[in-house]
Amino acid sequence: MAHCGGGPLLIIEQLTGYPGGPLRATPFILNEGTRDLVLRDVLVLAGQTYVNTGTGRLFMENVGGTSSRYWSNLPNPLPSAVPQFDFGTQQVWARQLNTEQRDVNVRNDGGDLWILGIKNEEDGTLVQTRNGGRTEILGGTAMPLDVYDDSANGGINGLAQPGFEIIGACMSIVVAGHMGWARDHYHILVRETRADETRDLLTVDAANKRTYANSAGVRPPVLALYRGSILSESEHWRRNVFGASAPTSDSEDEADPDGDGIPNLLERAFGGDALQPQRAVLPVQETVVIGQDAFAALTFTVLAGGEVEADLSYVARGLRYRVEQSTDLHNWVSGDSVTSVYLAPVDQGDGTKRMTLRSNLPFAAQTPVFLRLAVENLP
Ligand SMILES: [Ca+2]
Ligand SMILES: [Ca+2]
Repeated sequence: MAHCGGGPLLIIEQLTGYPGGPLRATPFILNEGTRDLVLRDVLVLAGQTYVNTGTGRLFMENVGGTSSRYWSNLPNPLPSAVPQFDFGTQQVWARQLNTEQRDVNVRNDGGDLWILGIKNEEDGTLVQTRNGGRTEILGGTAMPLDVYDDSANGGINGLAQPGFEIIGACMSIVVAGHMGWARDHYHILVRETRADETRDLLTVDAANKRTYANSAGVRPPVLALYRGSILSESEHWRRNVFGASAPTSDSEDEADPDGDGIPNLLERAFGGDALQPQRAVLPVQETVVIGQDAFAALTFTVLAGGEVEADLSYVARGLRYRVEQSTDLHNWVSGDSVTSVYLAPVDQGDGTKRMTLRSNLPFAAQTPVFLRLAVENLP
């Protein structure tokens, strides 16, 4: 345990541990300190190797760890999955990192992780980066030995685990598939989740494959370079529609490349197609009748994933939708003093919802009422 305040560099080297038994549920190295830490020539067998909750930097060279999950013949299995190396938010530089287990091997949870050379065994995800973390992997060999599904026995389904996982984070990966003795490989090579959308790069779809087969007759994949980086909602949409996240004259928010009068920002907001002219996605003016009174109303499409806020605006996927009312086309007001939710958002099953807001002013008041929908791109 490295539990220290500030101070000089702490170096731990030529250390081997075999926690085994109940101690497997306890991190072999728990770093809660603020000092920089060096681990050199360290090997941990059958236990969780490293957990960080501190703020110091970590330098690792020639470090290996194997977990207990696949030592199924040992007593006291871990109560739940824990990463073999759990770096938290710290900065980590690692050279020659070896990790072997059936759950996540290395987790970067909001930190900066740089790896020169990594190798694994078993079928756990090799590196998972999440919560805005940044990981760069320069070279390595992925050897998911013995990929199998033992979920029926209360274990994990190795076939469902991605080799690398990016969850709202950045990761750059250069690795090769296994070479010789492993019998199978990750079916999902990279899984990337942005907002609520998850995409998989399947091993069979990986562009680069070794030209020779391993002992199982499989040509394992090579990730020449995979780069997953955080995109804003608008960048994400722009990339999906126009192929690049950076705005061009056709893809900027105000542009209207299909000439249907609906700028790209509103195409995105209403679930429209920015490349196909189609005006049916626009809000619809309606009259709703409640008892003896009739009111002006707007029915419109919003992206799913949000709810109506206290100010009656609707926020989802980096957008705010707000119905505004005016009686003179000069002053515009929103909120529950002037409007009401008439139909709460109803899921359309296509990634959008449809909702209706009405004016609070009945036609009987004989005051002109104008409604408009403002759509704002949130930072
Ligand atoms: Ca358009
Ligand atoms: Ca269109």
